Amino acid sequence: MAALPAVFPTPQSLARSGDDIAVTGRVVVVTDARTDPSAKARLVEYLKAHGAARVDVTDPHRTPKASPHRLTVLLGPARRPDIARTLGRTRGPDRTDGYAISVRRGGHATPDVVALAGHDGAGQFYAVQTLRQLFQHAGGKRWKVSNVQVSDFPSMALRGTIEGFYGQPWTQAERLDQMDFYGDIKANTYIYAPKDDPYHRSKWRDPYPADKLNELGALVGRAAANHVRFTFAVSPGESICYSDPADRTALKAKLQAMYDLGTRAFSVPLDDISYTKWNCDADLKTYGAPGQSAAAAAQVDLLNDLQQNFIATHEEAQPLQMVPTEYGDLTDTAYKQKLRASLDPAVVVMWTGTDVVPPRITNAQADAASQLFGRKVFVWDNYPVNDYGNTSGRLLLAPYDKREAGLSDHLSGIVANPMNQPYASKVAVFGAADFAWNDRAYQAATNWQRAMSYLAGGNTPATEALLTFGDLEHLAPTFGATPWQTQAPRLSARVTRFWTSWDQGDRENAVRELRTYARGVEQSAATIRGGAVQKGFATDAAPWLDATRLWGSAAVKMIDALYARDLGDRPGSDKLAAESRSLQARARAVRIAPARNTWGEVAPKVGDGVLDSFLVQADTRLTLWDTAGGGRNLAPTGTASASGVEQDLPQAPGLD
Ligand code: 14T
Repeated sequence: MAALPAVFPTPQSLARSGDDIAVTGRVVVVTDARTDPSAKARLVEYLKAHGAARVDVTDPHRTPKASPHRLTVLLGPARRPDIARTLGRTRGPDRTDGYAISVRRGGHATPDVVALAGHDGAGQFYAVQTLRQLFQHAGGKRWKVSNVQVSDFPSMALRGTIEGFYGQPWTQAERLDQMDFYGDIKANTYIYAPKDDPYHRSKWRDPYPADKLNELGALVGRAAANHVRFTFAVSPGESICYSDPADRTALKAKLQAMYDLGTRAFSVPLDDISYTKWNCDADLKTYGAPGQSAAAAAQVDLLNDLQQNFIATHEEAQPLQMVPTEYGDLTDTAYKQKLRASLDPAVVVMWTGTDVVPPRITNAQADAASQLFGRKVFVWDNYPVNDYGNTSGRLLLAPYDKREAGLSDHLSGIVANPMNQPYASKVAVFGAADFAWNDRAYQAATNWQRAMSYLAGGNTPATEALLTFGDLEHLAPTFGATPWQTQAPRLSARVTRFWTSWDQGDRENAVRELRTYARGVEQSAATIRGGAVQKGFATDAAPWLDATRLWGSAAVKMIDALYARDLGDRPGSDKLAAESRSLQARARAVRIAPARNTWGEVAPKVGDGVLDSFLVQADTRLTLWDTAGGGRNLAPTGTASASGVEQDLPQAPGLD
C-alpha cells in the first residue's frame, strides 16, 4: 500500500484504512443548508483541479445521482445522518474547528464515498483543506484519493499572524494573498497592527478615509472566506488621555467603523509607549503621579470599559485582546500586579516570550507568564520579523523552531509577527501554524521541507533551490549579540567536510562535492525565478537572489582555482582566483533598494560568516601555497576558521 500522504498542519490522527479510491470524471457532492459555503466552493474547485470534469451538487433528500461509477463526497456537520453513517467508528470531532474524514470503498452497486464532517463551519473548511492534500497522481491525467480516516482539531484556539512590524506595511494585494494562505494552513487569526499605518497609531483618533475603509472591508471579506478572523488593532497609547470621555468615544467610534465592515475581533496594543509620563493633566488628577502602577490602573479602566461597554454589547464580538506595556519579561512588577488584579478576566493578554525576540519559549516560561497575567497568555511571536537593527540586510528563512512541545497547555494561541516581505514570511508562518495546530507532533526540519515544497507548488527542483537559498538566509538574530538560529548549517557542514577531505589529500572528491553544491547555490536564483515558486517570493527576495547568484559563482571559481593550483596550473589558478574576487566585489555591491525595511539602503546578507569565510580561507591558502606546502591547513590545530568574518570587512590582510 502507498505511503501515508503528508498533510500539514499535522493532523492529530490520520491512519490508512484501505486501498485508495479513484477520482471519477463525474463526482457527486452532497450538501445541505448547514454546509459551509466557502468549504463547498473550495471542495468543488479542488475536485475540478484533480480529475473531476464535472461536479454535481445535490442534497441528501433529493434522489441521489449516486451511481457506483461516481465518487460521492458528503460535506457538512458531523451529525448529518448520511455523514454520521459514513463516519462509522471514525471519531467525530467534538471540538471547535474540529473535523473528521472517512473514506469508504464502495462495492458493485455502491459508489466510493468520502465523508467530510465538521464540528462547525471552520471544521468543514479544514476537512476540505486536508482533502486537498490527499489527492495523489494515478497515472496520466488521473487522480486518486488516499484511503484514510482522519480525526483532527487544533491544540491552540488562536493561530496565525500579527502584522505588527515597523516599516512599510503590506499592500492590499499582498494581504489578500495572505488570507488565502492562512486558509490553506488552517490559521484562523490575522491581527491588523502595522506600526506605520498612521490611522493605527499616531492618528488613531481619525477615521479611515473612504478608500482605506473599502480596502479593509475587502480584506475582512477575504479573511472570512478563509475562516480567518480579521482582528482590528488600534494603538492609542502615544497620545491618549485615559480619563477623557471624548477619547473613549473616539476609540469606540474607531472600533465601530470596523464592526460595521464585518470585523468581530479587536485588539488594543499598548506596547512601545512610555508609562512614566501622562499625555494630559486630567490623568495626573485621576490616577496620581505617573508610574507603573498608575499606568496599569489607567489602562485597566480603558480596557474594562471597552470589554464591558463595547465588546459585550456587540453581537458575535470576540473577547478584547491587549498587549501590555511590559510584554517581554517574566518579572513580577507593580504594573503586572495591577493588571492581574483588576483587568476583566475576559480580556486576552499578549506576551512575546522573553527578551522581545526570544531564543526559545519553554513550558515553564509560558506557565510563569500565565501566572503573572492571571490568565493563559496569547503569544506574539517576534519571528520572522526583520524590523530591528540586528536583522539589517536579512531575510529570515529558517524554520519555526525552539518552541517547546506542550505549550498548548499554557497558551491560548500563537501569532507570528512577520517580515516586511509577506511571501518570504510564509516559510516561518507555515511552521508557526503547524506548531499551533499540533505542537506535540511538530518537527522543525520536516516542516521546513514542506514549507518550501508548498511555496514551490510541489515542484522538486524548485523545492531544492528554496532549501539551498533558505540555508543561506538561516541566521535568526536576537536583540542581543547571540543569534538564536545559526547561519547556513547545510553549507557550513559541507565546507567543513571539504577541508577535511582536502587536508587528507582526497582533493578530487572534495572538489567534486563542494563544487556541485556551489553550482546549486549559483543556480538556485534562476530556479526560484523560473516559474514554479510563487512569484511574490522571487519579488520579495530579488536583491538576495541577485547576490546569491554572484556569491555562488564566486565560490565555484574559487574551488576551480584551488583545483587548478593543485594540478600545477599556476596561471590558470591565478586567473580563476581573480575572477572569483571580482564576482565577490560585485556581490558586495548589490543593494536592497527601494527598502521596505527600516534599515536604509544596505547590502543583502547571504550565508555571511560561512560562504565569505570559505572564500577568505581558500584565498589565504592560495596566497601561502608554497610556504605552507600545497594549500594545507595553516592552523596547527587544524581548525582554522573565520566564522566571525563579516562580509563588509575588507579582505584579510596580505591578499593582494
Ligand atoms: F508589542 C510587542 F509585542 C512587540 O513586539 N512590539 C514591537 C514590534 O512592533 C516589533 O516589530 C518588534 C520587533 O522589533 O518588537 C517590538 O518593538 C521594539 C521592541 C524593542 F524592545 C522596538 C524596539 C525595541 F527596542
